[in-house]
Amino acid sequence: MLSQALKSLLRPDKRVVVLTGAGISTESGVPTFRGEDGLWKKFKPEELATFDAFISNPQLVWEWYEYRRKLISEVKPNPAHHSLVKMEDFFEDFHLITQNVDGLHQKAGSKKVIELHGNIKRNKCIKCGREFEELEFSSKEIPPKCTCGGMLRPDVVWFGEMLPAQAINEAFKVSSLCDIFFSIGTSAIVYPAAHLPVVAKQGGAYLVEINIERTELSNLADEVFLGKAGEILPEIAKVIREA
Ligand code: BJW
Ligand code: ZN
Repeated sequence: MLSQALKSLLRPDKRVVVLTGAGISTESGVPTFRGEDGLWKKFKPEELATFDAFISNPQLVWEWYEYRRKLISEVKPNPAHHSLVKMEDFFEDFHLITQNVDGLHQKAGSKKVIELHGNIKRNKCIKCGREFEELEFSSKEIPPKCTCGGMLRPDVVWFGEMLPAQAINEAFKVSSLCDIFFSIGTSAIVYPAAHLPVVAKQGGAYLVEINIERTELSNLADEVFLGKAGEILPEIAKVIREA
């Protein structure tokens, strides 16, 4: 199933970067954002995941996140997440970058994860920026308020907002320097994350895509696996084990 070219690159001394998107968590039961059974079929992500949307309807946006938090707290990592833990152990220079806010990579045991779009478990005050862990506040207000009076919001990155500087800078750096770049379960349409595989390719990396359907990125990729991440990644992990 794997090409000879890819097999010969799967050596511990190769520099590997993985970018994951919502598609890696669907097999755990977390819906994606776009597509047929997308999470936001009723709302376009660009309409709901913005600061303006939060300010005009804080209750709706807060409850939407509460619904997703509950869903995420009840699901488990799947074989795709577990295979990436094995890859982290195998490659000496390995970087896992995720657009996901669900924390499932960490739950699977990945030690170092670059989170580009924040984490749904955390909240922060819109006024003073203070961070709050999910269970830290007992306020009955929706959304709850900070001690300074500001509203709390989920600590995720909405459209029009900057990504955490350290995370995106590191992501671009390691992508530009890697030998193999895996783009897994992402529609590759949201920037700047969508630019990472392009930068990797420009830097000479072998670009591998794993997705159940072709994306914007497919034409640029050296190898496209059309299938479920939870089935393809264990195959790759198996090849590594046997290497
Ligand atoms: C499987 C599978 C299985 C299913 N196995 N695969 C015009 C042109 C270009 C850029 C812009 C523009 N206008 C605005 C922008 C910038 C904007 C942007 O990119 N917009 C595009 C939509 C055009 N970006 C931003 O605003 C970013 N910030 C920024 O650029 O700052 C600078 C700036 C400042 C001020 C003004 C302008 C710019 C921020 C982006 C933040 C994205 N946030 C979200 C929400 C996070 C919080 C939350 O979770 O609620 O992040 S949106 C949503 O999309 C989420 C995701 O991380 C992100 C990416 O989605 P992803 O992961 O790819 O999911 P899907 O659903 O799209 O795809 C799933 C894939 O899986 C599919 O392909 C399936 O086929 C596949 N799949 N099952 C393998 N089993
Ligand atoms: Zn505050």
